[in-house]
Amino acid sequence: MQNVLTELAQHVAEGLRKEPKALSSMYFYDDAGSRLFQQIMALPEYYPTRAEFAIFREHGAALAAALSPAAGQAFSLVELGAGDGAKTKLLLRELLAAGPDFTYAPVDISAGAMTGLVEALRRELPALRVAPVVEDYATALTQLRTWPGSKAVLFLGSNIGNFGPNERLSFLRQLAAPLAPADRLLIGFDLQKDPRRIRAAYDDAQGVTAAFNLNLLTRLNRELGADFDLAHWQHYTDYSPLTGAVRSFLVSTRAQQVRIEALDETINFAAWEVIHTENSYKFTRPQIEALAAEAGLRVVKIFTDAAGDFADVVLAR
Ligand code: AVJ
Repeated sequence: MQNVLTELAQHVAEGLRKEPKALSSMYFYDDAGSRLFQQIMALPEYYPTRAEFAIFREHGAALAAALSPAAGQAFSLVELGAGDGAKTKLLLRELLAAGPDFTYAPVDISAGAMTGLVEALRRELPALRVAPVVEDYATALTQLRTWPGSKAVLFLGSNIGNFGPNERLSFLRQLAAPLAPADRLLIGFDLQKDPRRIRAAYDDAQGVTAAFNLNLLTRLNRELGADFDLAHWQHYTDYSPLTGAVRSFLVSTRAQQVRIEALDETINFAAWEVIHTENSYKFTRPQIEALAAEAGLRVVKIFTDAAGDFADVVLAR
């Protein structure tokens, strides 16, 4: 073994030194975590996926038209955090039917999820050109700059909600920077609504979301030789209608020490101390408009579902 820390080890070392302790939700998505997220999307309480699906079903043709360049021009549909691409398939069908010359470039950090997606697309849409990118967003974004032709960049599923206000703005600016005037961004925002519905979406009755959060500790046990005892950790989440943030935590249910072999460190947790593992921000329309303006983007069109739960926003420079 070399004594160079992996990116995950470095992140954990920094995150568990913070006060309060924090880890990034980006590390939820190992192969087990990606599978758990698939289960979350099917939960009765987890409305965002179905709401966005409804938007794609009802407004698929209009969405495709808003994203496509002028007839006859080649373009790429880049999707950040593609997952299983279920919603995107609706859009891909529209685009294939309209016949423009295009390539679908899904970007995902889970190799397992990507393999599943690419295989499903080969089967279901054999005519589609697919150029998969297994990278984190930041790396994929640098590659975006060299991508030929015009592009539409998709960032769906309210993934934008994972960023805090500052990161959100700098991420959007990063997305905006390589865009030519004809390029488009499509971003999915979960909208503020009944706070009880929002909270329930992140603390489901079957405990799938709890398993998803706790899987992060299983990952650290496996990949960093840690010895988190899952019997003494629990999932906790709250929603504040003031900030629009759902925050998720792993709670240490007793005073305990955790050994992390890869860091050659032992971490102390007090009884009821938490690790903050995720933010899932919910937005209002005025907030979305202000954010776009701050990032130097123009709102081209806003698509919502009939219930007004979710918004897919088309943006341009
Ligand atoms: C994939 C980031 C959109 O924040 O709603 C689901 C992840 N976390 N349940 C979200 C998640 C807990 C999800 N995103």
